[in-house]
Amino acid sequence: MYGDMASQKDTQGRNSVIDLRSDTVTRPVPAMRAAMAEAEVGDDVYGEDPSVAALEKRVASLLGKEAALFVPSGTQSNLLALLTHCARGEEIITGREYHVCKYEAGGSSALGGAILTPLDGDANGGLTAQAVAAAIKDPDDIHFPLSRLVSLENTWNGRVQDQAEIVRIAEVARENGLAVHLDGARLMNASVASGLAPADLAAPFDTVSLCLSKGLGAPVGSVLSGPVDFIHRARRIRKMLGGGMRQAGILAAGGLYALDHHVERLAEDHANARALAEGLSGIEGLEADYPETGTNMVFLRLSPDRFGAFKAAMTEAGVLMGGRAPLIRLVTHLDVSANDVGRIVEAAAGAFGARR
Ligand code: TLP
Repeated sequence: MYGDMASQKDTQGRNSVIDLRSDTVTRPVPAMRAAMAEAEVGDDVYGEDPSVAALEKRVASLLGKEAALFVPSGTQSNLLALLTHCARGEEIITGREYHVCKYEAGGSSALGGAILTPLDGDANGGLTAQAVAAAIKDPDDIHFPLSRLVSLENTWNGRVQDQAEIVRIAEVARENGLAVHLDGARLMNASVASGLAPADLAAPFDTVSLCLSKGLGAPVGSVLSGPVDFIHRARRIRKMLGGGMRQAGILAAGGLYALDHHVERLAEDHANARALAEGLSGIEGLEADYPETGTNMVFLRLSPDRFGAFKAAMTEAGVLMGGRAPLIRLVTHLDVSANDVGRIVEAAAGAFGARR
C-alpha cells in the first residue's frame, strides 16, 4: 500500500519520504550491512553459529539472565515465552492493550490453549499490583484455570513504565506461584530514557523479550532471555514453530552491531519525538500527547474532519503516519532527523495555522 511512496528517493539518493509509521521501518546502515556481510556463520539448528551464540550471550549478560535465544520476531519471542510458561488451560494475566493480547493474533490461545485475562491499564498503560492480585485465581477452586503467568510491557505506546509498581507486581505474582514475563520490545528505549540499566529493568522478570528490529535498527530479530532450562525448552518450541534458522549469524551480526552502536543514540529519537510533539501542539487545533514518560512515540487524537485534513497535509509533504482514526501514531527512529521534524511541523502549520 505504501511501498511506492516509502521507497521514493530525492536527487541525493536520500529518502524523500519521512516514514513515521513505526520504528520497524529502519533500513540497515552501511556499516551494519558490512558487519552482516562479514559475519562468521554456521548452522544454528546444530548450535554451530558463532555469531548467534555471541548475540545470545551478549543479550543474556545485558539483561542479567542466564541464557538467551535468537528468534525471527518479537511476536515469536513472546509466543515462545507464553507457550513455555503455560500449559493448555493455564492463565496469563496481562494488559488489555498490550501487544501479546491485542496484536499477536491470539497466538498463545490459538496454538497453546492458554487463557488471556486482560486487565485495564492506567493512563500510562501500567497495571497495578492490586489489580493483578485480584485477578489471580484460587488454585484450589476447580471452576478456574490455573493462573500461571503475568505478562507486562515496557515501553508501552512509547511510555516508560513505573518500575516500583512492576517490582510490586512481580512480588505478588511470585507469592502466588506465578512467573513474570516482560515484552521488552523497546526496553532499550526505556533504559536510555530512565537512566536505569537494562539488567535493573529486567530484574523483576523471569523472562524478557527484546527486539533488535525496532529502535535499535537491525533488519530482523528478537532475543528471548531467561533461565537456562527455560531457554532450552523454548528452543524446542522455536523449532516446532519453524523458527529454527540456519546461517542466522548474518542476522545476529546486525543485532550485535545495533547493540554496539545504536543504543545511546535512542536519546536523539526521544528528543525528536518531544520536539515533534511540542511543534505540533503549537498549531491551531492540534494537541499532541507526549507525557513525562515518553520516548519515541507521539500520539494525536483528531476529530474526523481534522484527521482527513491532517492526513492530506502529511501525504502532500511525503510523511507516512501510523495509527487508526481518530488516533494518529508518529514514531521517531534512526531514519528520522531533527530536520525532518521541522519539515513535518512546517507542513502541519501550513495546513492549520499557528495557535492563536
Ligand atoms: N509492534 C508493531 C505493530 O505490531 C503494532 C509496531 O509497529 O509497533 N511487542 C511490542 C510492544 C511491539 O510493539 C511489537 C511490534 C511486537 C512485540 C512484535 O514484534 P514483531 O513485529 O517483531 O513481531
